[in-house]
Amino acid sequence: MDLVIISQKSNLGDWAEALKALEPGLKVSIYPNDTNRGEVVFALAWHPPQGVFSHYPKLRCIASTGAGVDHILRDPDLNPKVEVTRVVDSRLTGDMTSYLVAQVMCQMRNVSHYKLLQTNNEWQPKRYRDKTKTSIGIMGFGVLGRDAAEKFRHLGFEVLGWANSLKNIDGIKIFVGKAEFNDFLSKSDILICLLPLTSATVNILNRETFKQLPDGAFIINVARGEHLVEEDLLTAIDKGKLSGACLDVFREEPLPKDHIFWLHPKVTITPHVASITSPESVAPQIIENYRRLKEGKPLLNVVSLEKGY
Ligand code: NDP
Ligand code: OXD
Repeated sequence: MDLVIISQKSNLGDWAEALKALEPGLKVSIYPNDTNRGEVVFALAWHPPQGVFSHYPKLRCIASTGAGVDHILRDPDLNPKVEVTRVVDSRLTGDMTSYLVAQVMCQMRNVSHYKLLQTNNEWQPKRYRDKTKTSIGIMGFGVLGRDAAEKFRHLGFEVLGWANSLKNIDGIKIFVGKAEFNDFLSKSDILICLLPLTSATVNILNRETFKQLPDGAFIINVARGEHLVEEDLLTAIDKGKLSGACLDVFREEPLPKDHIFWLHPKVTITPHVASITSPESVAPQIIENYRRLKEGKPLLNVVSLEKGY
């Protein structure tokens, strides 16, 4: 029962080491230099090439090295009998919340504005925003959305969530489904996207969505680049409907050098680093699932192929 790592990332040696430290007998190989494809039952994957899994006839589980699985599910040749799992990890969750708190506080306290003034030695105080009068709307109220929401609430913000199904959380109003989307948007001064990328959520950050927000709303997209219609964002910022955006994910990554976002004064860019999976922290749950597979037990953090997350 071998394991293969199929990933575009560069830290594959760290993964192999972390897995073997927990399961010394495990044979770990790295695609495309693996020669034992007939023996592989478990694949650890990040942006695998399409069709690659058909080379592994005994494959039974594909584990995403991240929280998202869109990069795996987009493969049209995926065998529906192979289970797909994702990462649920307290370090990943905490790091996402820290990133969001940092970006929201920069926006509240005009950090980019002062950075710009500093280049001209300009002293120009500007009133900062009042937390108690700012509401944060979180699209996607799953593992990451919920943690961020609770921390923002403790900081004194009003927090709203939007999800597919209702949740009862003290002090946080949850809006459900398409029917309540516009109501949710109309109350969100800062809109954070933490949705999985699915056929229902692709291009959801678009002109119609922006129209429903309060004037001057700010967008933070840490989910996937394909959630955002880039031209609609630029138009909404340039017309003054939105005050700006912070983007961590892009339709094309790395963001092309000549992309207009780079030079836009109201767009903050980070290179898909809001929260980075730590192999050391996540290896135990991968090995736990590897053992469960071996023992015929149900796997943890399995995603629904039907729902797409
Ligand atoms: P979860 O699966 O735990 O949560 C997804 C949430 O989205 C759920 O609340 C779900 O609703 C809701 N949802 C899904 N589809 C819809 C829809 N059509 N309408 C309304 N709500 C919907 O995911 P995580 O919180 O773990 O992760 C979210 C995403 O964050 C990942 O998929 C990934 O793309 C991104 N990510 C980005 C990182 C980065 O560094 N930039 C790092 C890690 C993750 P319900 O609860 O009702 O099912
Ligand atoms: C993830 C990511 O899905 O890093 O974990 O984007």
